[in-house]
Amino acid sequence: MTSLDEQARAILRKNDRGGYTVPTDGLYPYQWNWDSAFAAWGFATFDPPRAWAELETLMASQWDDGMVPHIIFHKVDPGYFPGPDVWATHRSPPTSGISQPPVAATLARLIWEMDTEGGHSHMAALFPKLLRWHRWWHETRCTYGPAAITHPWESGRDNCPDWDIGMEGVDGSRAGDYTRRDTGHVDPSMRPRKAEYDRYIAIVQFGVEVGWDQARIVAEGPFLMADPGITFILLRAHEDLAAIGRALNEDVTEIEAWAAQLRSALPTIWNPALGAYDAKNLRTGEFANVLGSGAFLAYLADASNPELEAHLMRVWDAVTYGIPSADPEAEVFDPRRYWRGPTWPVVNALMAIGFRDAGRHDLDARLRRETVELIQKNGFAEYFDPNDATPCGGANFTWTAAIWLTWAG
Ligand code: 9YW
Repeated sequence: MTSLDEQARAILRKNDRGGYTVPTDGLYPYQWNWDSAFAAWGFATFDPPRAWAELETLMASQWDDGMVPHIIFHKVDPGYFPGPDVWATHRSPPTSGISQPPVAATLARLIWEMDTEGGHSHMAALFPKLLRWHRWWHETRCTYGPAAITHPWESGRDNCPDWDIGMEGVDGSRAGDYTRRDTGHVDPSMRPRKAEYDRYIAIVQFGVEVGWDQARIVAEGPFLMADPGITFILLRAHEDLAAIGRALNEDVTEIEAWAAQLRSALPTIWNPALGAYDAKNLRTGEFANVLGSGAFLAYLADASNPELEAHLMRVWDAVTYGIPSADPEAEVFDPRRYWRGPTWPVVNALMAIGFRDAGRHDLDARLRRETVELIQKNGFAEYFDPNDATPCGGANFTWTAAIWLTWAG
């Protein structure tokens, strides 16, 4: 075992708060939805029971309508804003009121492959919960065809340029006074700007005002955009959930229908002017005209094509390390500001699953080599500058450690 393997395991153990894992100590003191699924995948390499426990804790906070929230506030920590009082969802334990990329079924399937016998009862117990969550996505968020998000945070790619046109329509002045906590933990130049934050908070306040009525949020909320990233993640996850269901001798007709319907909606997020999949403001029908990493998740759902691949190679060749979260040739590109340019090892790992399944071992090998170099040079950072490998955001990050153990290392 190399010392990086040891470090990665130690990070997972250190960020383990008992049944759930925080993304990183300090900056993110709670359980985040997709981070947790990656943590479980990482744990599966050395402690399968702990991997299942992570997913079970996550799904235990599922709402009655099937939604699985993006944050679960197990123990209140004043070091994070916006906390449970701002979200005011009145759940126990408190949670946020939006969801996050549904990677859980895809990663649960991989975990089950690593722990076939021991994992059977866990998988059987998780299946109906995952099914209800996917049904929630289908019924609540896919009413326009592709997967829609009601808050940029729901995408997991918080401040990526994809959401700029949707954010323009949000009135941030109603956010009032508040103290951010993120900029006290990490360099403010790597975090979203204040104007963006005001709007994030204003969207949360709308949710509170309508009592987190998801139908009203979709119909009347200040922000509604189609997210190519979640669309591909969900499509892939539907297919993985159907495979899990078949292995458990469950009826998967409903899941197959969701997948078919979502796949048939893909042409509606193909922007011919851009020559790529693109985010779309569902209030206006307008495309974002932004090439982002969400588009390249098409590989995960077996939905890429030569035109998209030409873009992928262009943006990838324009940097040195990994696939950037925004187009380096676009004016908005900012190589250290969060989702506006940096490369994210966790997103690289997701894309690599797609590359591998598409038989693109050349792309997988290159991405893996570059991600390994980042981690070897500068540790298990949250994300990196794709030009010079500067580590950015939080250190000793759970999902970076997890993808080291499962894929990169
Ligand atoms: C925030 C925990 C989360 C991730 C998101 C990422 C960031 C939280 O951190 O959001 O307060 O900015 O954008 O994808 O789940 O790692």
